[in-house]
Amino acid sequence: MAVTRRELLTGAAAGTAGLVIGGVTGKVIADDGGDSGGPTGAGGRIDEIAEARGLEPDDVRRAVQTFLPPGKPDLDEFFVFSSGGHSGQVLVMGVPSMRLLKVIGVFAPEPWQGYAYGSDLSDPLIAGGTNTEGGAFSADRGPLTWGDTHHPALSETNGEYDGRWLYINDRANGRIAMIDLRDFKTKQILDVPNLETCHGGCFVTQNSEYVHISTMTPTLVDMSDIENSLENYEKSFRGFSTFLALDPETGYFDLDRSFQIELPPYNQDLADSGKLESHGWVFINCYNSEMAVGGNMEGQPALEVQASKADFDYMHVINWKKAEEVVKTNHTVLNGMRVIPLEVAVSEGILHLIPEPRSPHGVDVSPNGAYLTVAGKLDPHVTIYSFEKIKQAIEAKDFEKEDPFGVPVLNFDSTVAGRVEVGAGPLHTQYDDKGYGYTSLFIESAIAKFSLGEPYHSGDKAFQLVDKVPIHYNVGHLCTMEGDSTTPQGKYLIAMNKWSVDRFPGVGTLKPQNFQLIDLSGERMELLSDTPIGVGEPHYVQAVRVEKIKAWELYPPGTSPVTMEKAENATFENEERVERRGNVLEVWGTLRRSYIKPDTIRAKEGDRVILHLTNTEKTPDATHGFAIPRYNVSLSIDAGETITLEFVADAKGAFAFYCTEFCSALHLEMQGWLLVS
Ligand code: RUQ
Ligand code: CUA
Repeated sequence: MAVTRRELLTGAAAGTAGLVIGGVTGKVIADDGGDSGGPTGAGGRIDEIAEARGLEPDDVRRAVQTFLPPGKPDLDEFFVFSSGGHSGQVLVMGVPSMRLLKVIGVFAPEPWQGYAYGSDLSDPLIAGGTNTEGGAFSADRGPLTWGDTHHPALSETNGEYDGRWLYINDRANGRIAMIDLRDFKTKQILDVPNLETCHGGCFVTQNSEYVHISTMTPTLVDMSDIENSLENYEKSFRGFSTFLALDPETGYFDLDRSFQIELPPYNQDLADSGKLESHGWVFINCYNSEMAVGGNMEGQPALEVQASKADFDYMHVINWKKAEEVVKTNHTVLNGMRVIPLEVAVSEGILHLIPEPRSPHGVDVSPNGAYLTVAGKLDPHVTIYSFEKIKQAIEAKDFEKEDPFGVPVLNFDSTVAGRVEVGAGPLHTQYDDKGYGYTSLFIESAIAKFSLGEPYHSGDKAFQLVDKVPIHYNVGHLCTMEGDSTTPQGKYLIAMNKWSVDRFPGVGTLKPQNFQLIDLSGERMELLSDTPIGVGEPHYVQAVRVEKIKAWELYPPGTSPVTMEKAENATFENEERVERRGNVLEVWGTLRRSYIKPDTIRAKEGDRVILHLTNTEKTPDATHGFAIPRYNVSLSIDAGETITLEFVADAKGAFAFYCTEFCSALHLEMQGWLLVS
């Protein structure tokens, strides 16, 4: 007999449990039917509302699992830091609500945060993040104002996220940025020497010694005959694995202690840092070990055909602990970076290769550091390597051959712990706390769950496919909670889907991408929610327990976001002043509800104007904006913050500057004049 939706929700149907909340079979309907509103509004009964909205009992349960009532933010257990793809930014969301909390300006200007519209924190980053000397960049093309953010990486202590800094790479332009999680602002952008592009980044080593970042398409290193460089590809191009040293106090990149390892010109793809037993090692996948260069209008087969000919590509196994020693005495310097030449990397045993099935994409180290799961886009299996076996094969010189550059290739069979047939188009793997791996299947549009071996599972329980859930559609990366650290939390998985097709109302031809939240707590994986992502294309995300992030509520009075210390030019009430030295007009000003002081700035055409502006508020969230029309100035000055702005007054007129945040009843009056005469 058919059970009605109402019976299911109330448990009125014989033998049905009704709606279960928090493990208790609950009576969830209101006692009275409610006469104050219709069935779908306030006062309606849950079952009637569900029925009127066409919701099934499971939908109601999923809503209860993910809903955050107004004013109860603590029900979000995790922060998600997501790449914003070629928007160039980083997105911050909450889990399980999947609500967007913030967009952090990184490689592209972001006016709300006053990012790259005049601030002394961000403008030099955007301007200086570009290599304007030589290379492929032209000084007159101006600074790069976008990036293709791919892989966020939180800083780690003992392989656990420590909530201090976040790194993210610009896949397009071979750059990397550092965000300080005290104020969630970008503090450094580094144009990494010798990387035209990058993909094998960012991967932080276990104690934040280094951030790893490597080339994607190899870099042209021999500029002597650019016209024929593709014909001489093996000689003209090289890959680079980069270890950017981190300042342990500030999280900034320290180029002097950083180094690179020269690699063959394969397309090095994703990487991962070893942890626990594999600490001290980094692993990088590659595709196009065929070294195809294309030429589909020059009588050559298409690049994608040439580049997927071989049955195997190579995992690069790098012993960075050893490299760190070798580089002290044996390196060359290329564009300011210490580089271990390929021959040295081979002779010192720093670099080995291992065959991996066709066109691999992700290589992901398990929480205990013992396994490396590689997914080959053109192979329906994941291949799970054992780090122990890799080490033994290196020690025993168990090589099957050398690659064309003399790099030893370990015997495939000696290094593999298991293979699991997971489905079509496997890409990336994440882990939980119970010895399971989760792999995204791009072609099949699904997530597969499989078991690892010892010490998690043994005998015929090891290396088995145990579950699969369909997603919508074309999943790229996936993320389990803290799932690439030594302390995975299980609970949830986010599938980052490239296509949403029909999942959202039509918003034109460019559709939002879709983050799907999946519950991992039950026997089977279960889809909980769809979240449209309005900027993209997001790649990887990391999820971290909310408590691990110790963000500041408020800047101490007069703090510079550049140094996170008291600004030299911090100005407090009654210290405001204007000084003129020749054609330099320098202003020390303050902002508070509801004035900007001084509210009149008198400049002469051609003056160099320097404004030091301090928000003297002591109330969290009492941010003031500062915008000068026509001068392309938009600052966000948070409570306690001091920002310095410099410009040349090159246009005459009267410009009404104002606060852009509706901060008080007299917000509209929070305005003033810049006169340029
Ligand atoms: S990825 S294409 Cu991380 Cu799969 Cu960049
Ligand atoms: Cu300050 Cu509006």
